[in-house]
Amino acid sequence: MVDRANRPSALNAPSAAAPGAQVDITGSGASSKVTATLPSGESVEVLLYGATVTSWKSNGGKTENLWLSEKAALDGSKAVRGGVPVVFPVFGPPPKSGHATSALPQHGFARTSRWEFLGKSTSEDALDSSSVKLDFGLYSSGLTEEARKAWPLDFGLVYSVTLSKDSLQTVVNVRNEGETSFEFQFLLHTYLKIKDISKVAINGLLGVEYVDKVLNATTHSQKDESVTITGEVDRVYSKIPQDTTTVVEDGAPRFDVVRDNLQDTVVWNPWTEKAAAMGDFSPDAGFKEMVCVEVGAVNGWQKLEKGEVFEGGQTIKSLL
Ligand code: TA6
Repeated sequence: MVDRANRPSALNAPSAAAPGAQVDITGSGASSKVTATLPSGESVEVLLYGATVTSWKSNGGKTENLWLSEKAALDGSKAVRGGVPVVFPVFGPPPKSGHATSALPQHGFARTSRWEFLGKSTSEDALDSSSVKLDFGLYSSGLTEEARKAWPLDFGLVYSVTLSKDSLQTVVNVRNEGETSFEFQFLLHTYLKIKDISKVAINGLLGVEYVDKVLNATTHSQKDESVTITGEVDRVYSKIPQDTTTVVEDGAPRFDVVRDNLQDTVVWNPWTEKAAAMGDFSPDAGFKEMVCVEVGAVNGWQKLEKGEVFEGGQTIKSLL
């Protein structure tokens, strides 16, 4: 029992009534979803399928920051078209043969696996109800037989999603639980919601080398301060010197995407033809209201020896 002299005064004692974040689990099976809402109204929704963030609202809950296709599969039947799919252990189509990931589907198995919800933690100080962290886990034992057969390496992923008033942080911790080393790629395939792609500029990549997948995967250097999008764009920028990529809309900064221990960023917009060709991309004209800014470690491979850990992620700041 704290004696009187040391008991915090009533003014400082965290008020038991200070409301923390509300965390609910709804749905069942592959459609299970965790929703966290701050007392000030901001919210995040995470599908256990793929640990896919499907919604992030800032501005008291009034501003949706992520684009989600109207035909996105939210029943666990396929990777979610929108939000923040988690790409692991390979980005894009795997190496054709002779690589541990060769038998995996494009973008690996993380985004199409059933993750576990490990729980929530709010800020230590009960008075600071301005953030909540949700943890999700995926382990070798949680893979489908098919995925396990295709990549029979022992691993553990813990994915933390932290909602604050004006930002969303998503960080993965990868651990090699096996006896042999393995190598992997990781990327957060973030679909940012914007109003009009013709008024968007992506800054912070000046002088950075990129592979242009629209131009036969040839290598180029970013000559202009801004990347603008007037057609299909699919570029992998690597070894980016500074950690922030800014999405500017109509002349005003809209998002800062800050990389943490990740050196690469993919900029993607499918434009008319590719959007129409994806059955789960809807509406077809939806490419005008989204841009993917995808932070990752995809230039080469990250190698983990037995027991080693890799941690990396992003903080997206809504600047509206
Ligand atoms: O990140 C860009 C990209 O690799 C594009 O090449 C395109 O394939 C996109 O990902 C979507 O891939 P998905 O497998 O989700 O259809």
